[in-house]
Amino acid sequence: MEIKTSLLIEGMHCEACVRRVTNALNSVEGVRADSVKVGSATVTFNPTTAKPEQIAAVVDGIGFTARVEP
Ligand code: 9UX
Repeated sequence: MEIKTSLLIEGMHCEACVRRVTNALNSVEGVRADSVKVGSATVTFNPTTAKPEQIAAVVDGIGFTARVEP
């Protein structure tokens, strides 16, 4: 099973940020970055492998502030 979710991400300002966030998201087991823009991202994930809060935490870990869109 796969689920999509969106993240709102503070602290992104440029295309290098977009690449950093894309790479960080794709580095998480069970997660694929579908669309990453300055300020937001949409991902598809396998909920048995990855949890939305964990995905947001990975983005936080590279210096941004991410929250899962309700
Ligand atoms: Mo752009 Mo982002 O100059 O972490 S790389 S702001």
